[in-house]
Amino acid sequence: MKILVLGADGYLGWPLCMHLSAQGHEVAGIDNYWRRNSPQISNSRFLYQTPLLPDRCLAWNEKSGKSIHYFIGDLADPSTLNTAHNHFQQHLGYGFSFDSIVHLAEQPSAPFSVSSEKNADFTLMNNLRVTHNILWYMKHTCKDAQLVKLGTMGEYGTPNIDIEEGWLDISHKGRTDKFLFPRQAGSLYHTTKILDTDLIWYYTRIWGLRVTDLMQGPVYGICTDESDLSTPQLLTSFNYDDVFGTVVNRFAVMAALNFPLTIYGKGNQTRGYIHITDSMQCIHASIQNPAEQGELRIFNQITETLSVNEIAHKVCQCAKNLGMQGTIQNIDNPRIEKEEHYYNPVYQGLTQIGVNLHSMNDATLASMINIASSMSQNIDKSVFLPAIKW
Ligand code: USQ
Repeated sequence: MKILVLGADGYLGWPLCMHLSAQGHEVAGIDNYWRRNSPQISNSRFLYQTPLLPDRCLAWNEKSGKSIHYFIGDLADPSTLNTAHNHFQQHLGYGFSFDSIVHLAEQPSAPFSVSSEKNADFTLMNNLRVTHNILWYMKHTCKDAQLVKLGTMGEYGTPNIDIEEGWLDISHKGRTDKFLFPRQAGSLYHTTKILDTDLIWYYTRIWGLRVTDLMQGPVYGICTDESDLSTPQLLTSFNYDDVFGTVVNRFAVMAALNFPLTIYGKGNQTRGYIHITDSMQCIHASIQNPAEQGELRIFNQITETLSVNEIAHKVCQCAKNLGMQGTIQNIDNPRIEKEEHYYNPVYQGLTQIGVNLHSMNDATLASMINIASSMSQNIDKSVFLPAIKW
C-alpha cells in the first residue's frame, strides 16, 4: 500500500514510518519539526538528540535498503498537502493516490495546552486546522483511502460507567439509537481531540469517508522492532520532562538517576497504557483491515489499565533489581483530575482484527532504565518536578 504518515518525525511517527516500510509498504511522511523544536518554546528535554528526517530516512535506507519519502511543511497551512502531493509524485508516480493516511500531526501535550493562553490558542488552531485540511485533501485526492486517526482515551475522561469502544446504544422514551460515547476531557489538548472527532464524523457522514479512530492511552518505551541501541541514529525521540514526557517514560528516567518517582496526588488515577511496539502493531492492523465506506470505526487502543501507584511500584521494583534505590514521592497534583474513580474500558476490537497485545513487563522497564542510566550525563533533573499547573 501507499501510506502517508503525518507527524513523521515524532515519537510515534518515525518508528511507524520504519515499521510500515519494513512490512513492505511504500511510505511517505510529512512533518514541520514542531515537536523537535519544542524545547525552544517549552521547558521540555530529549534524552538524546536524533537526526533530522532526511538523515533518518538515509539511515533507514542504509539499514533496510528501503526508502521512506519525506516532505517538511506545516499541515495547518491548507496548501501544504497539495504541495507535498506534487513532490511525492516524483517517487510514487504521476496520478498516484494514497491507500491510507495516518494522522499523528497534532500538539499532543495536555500540560502544554493549558500552560498559557498563547499555547492554548496554538493547540486549538493547530489541531483542528490540520485535521480539517487532511479531510479536504482526502475529498480531493483519495476519497476511498482510509484515514487512521490517533485519538485518545482522554476524550472519554473518567466516567462512572464502562467505556465502550467509541459508540453507545441509547434507549430514550421507548426509542433506541447509536451515538458517540459521551466525551468529557480533562485538558484543552484532549478537548481538541473531541472536536476532531466531531469534524471527522461530520465529513464521514456527508462524503462517505472511511475512518478508524484509535483511542490510545499513554504510550511508553524506547526500542521498537526496527530500532534499538545497535542503530542509535534510528531511535525515536524520547522526552522525560513534565510537558511532553509520559508517566512511564518519566519514571524510568527518574529511577535511573535514583530520583524519587513523582506520583501526582494520591496516585490512584487509572489509565489504559500501551507499549510503543504494540501501538505500531495496532496502527498497521487497522490499515490492513480498513473501515467500511461511510464508517467511523473506533478502537480503544490500550493493553491494560494501571494506576500511577501500580506503575510506580513496578518501576521501583525493577530499579531495585538493578541495584538502584527505587523510591517514590507523593507530590501535590498539578492537574485537575480525579484521584479516585471507576475505570473500566472495553478494548477487544483490535485483538479481534489480529493484534497480539503485550503487558508492561520487567524486561521492558529494565531496558528503559538501563538506557536512561547509560545516558545519565544528558539528563536535566530540573524538569522532573511539574512546573505547569491546571
Ligand atoms: N502522572 C504522575 N506523575 C508524573 C506524570 C504523570 O502521577 O510524573 C500522572 C498524571 O497525573 C495522569 C497519568 O499519570 O494521571 C498519565 O499522565 P501522562 O502525562 O502520562 O499522560 P497524559 O497527560 O494523559 O497524556 C498522554 C499523552 C497524550 C495522550 C494521552 C492518552 O501525552 O498525547 O493523548 O497520554 S490518555 O492519558 O489516555 O488521555
